[in-house]
Amino acid sequence: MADTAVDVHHGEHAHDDHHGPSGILKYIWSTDHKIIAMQYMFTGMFMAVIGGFMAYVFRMQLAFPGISVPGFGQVSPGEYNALVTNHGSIMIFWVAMPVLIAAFGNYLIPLMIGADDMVFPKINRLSYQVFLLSAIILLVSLFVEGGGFGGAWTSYPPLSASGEYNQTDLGSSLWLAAVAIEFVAFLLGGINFIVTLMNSRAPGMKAYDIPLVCWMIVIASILFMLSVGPLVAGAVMLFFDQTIGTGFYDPARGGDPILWQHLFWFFGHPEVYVVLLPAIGITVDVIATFARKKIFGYKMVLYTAVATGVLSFFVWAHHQFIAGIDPRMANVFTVTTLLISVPIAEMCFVIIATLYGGAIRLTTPMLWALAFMAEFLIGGVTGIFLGASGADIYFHDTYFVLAHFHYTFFPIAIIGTFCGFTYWFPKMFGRMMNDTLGKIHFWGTIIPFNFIFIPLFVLGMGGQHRRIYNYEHFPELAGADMYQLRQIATIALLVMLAFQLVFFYNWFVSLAKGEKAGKNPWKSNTLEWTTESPPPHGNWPKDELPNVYRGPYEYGHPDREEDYWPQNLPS
Ligand SMILES: [Cu+2]
Repeated sequence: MADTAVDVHHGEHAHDDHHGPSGILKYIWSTDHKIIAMQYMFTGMFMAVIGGFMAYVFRMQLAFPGISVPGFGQVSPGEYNALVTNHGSIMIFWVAMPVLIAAFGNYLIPLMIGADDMVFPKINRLSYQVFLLSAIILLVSLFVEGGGFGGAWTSYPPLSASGEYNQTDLGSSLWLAAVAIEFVAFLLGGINFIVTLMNSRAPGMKAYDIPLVCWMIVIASILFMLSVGPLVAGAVMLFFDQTIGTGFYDPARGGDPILWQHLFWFFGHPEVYVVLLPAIGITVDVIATFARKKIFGYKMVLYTAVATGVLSFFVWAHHQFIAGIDPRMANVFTVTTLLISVPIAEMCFVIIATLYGGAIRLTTPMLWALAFMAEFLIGGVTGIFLGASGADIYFHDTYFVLAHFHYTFFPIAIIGTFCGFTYWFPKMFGRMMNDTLGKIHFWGTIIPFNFIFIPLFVLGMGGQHRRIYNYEHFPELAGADMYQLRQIATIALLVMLAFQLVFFYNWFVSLAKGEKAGKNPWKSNTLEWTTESPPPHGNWPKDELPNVYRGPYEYGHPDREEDYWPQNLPS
């Protein structure tokens, strides 16, 4: 953690907490970007534990219907719906977003561009506080009368809109309010990231010298800003439908439930790239460090990220192929959806080309980076089946979709996060994580992950519909072979969750007893590795603020020649 004892005042703008909070308060009321990053990180991890627990409960119910789940008890149909809904909501909005964008964005952007803090430190602090409020409202919504919201994370009306269909009115309104408030937090954070990247870079750092992960987080913030407006408008209308009896989504009163689907997915698909791009940025930077090579095609990654972002606004209706949209529209959206795999495939080739001929070191973060590629590829390829409107008629709302989705989102939210966390841990806390424990945790996560979701692909192709509580009314899903597949998935989940204890153990033991990291343990060549680990308040002493004079990823003070990688120097 940053230590205000070594607090040296410098930089253009004042840190208002310079003489401010001390002791425990400095971790709650700080405007230091590193502390705010930790707040987002820890809140996100806490929410991940809750989201993971929910997955455990409903996967137990799916594999062994009617069982009394240890730690929870019997699952009622309403509870099942609430668990599934909130698992999805939490993992996307309260884990992937805060950790990948807010935590890594806050921690990395100032350090990697050589700035002493964000441009708007107080807005930054407000952003986290608004986010925390949204998380509290969400958690409260699980315990109000009628239980948590159970209308799925997509919250389609009429299920979500009308008291007649929906028995959990207060829970659903609180859920909706929590999501909307959370968006405010990320708008505040995103503004800060963009302005900071544009204005606070170290002398000499030109646009193409900015590390890719910073670019990716900023591009993601822009995507989020451009896509979230229609959804917030839609959410306000849905909130009115729920609370004051308007009929925006009620056909009987001239409304249209499909309108929500358009507004939701106009946000929902770019949202995938909002969290994917930071994860790719982390992966690419980690791979460059551990392949000891410059990123092959830096500009190509940047341009393909922008292309992906632009295209992502023209694919949303692929979620609605069976919602009754015009079949000619379905053709158009099939084409745009398949097109978007081109820039993503290009990024994969960039990663392969960066690895090619590199002096690869298989450290824990590098393993996570390579696993990200491999697993995300499965998610991407299965997406092509779903993006083709003809095939989607069969696959829609089956476990195939669910498995596809988790093969994209698990690599993003979990693998990408572990990759970044294990890589920057020495910078964040000044000590190394245990590499052996890190690798045990890696394999204990990756192998079970595949055993959870490959059976679900098979189940989906066998016709298992998602969002089913038990198989009482579906004798075709109650065969022994289908149960076997579900049980494999559930047992694999239990194994994977158990291995997360290794991670927490490693984290806390390394925090106390890990080997001292020094400034640049990985021999990386981005700016954050030129300062102390952990960096002091203000990041660098005033007279040592970094500058960049050699081009992308070649930072430096003239007296740090030993840090350069000779094979990377421009010839
Ligand atoms: Cu989509």
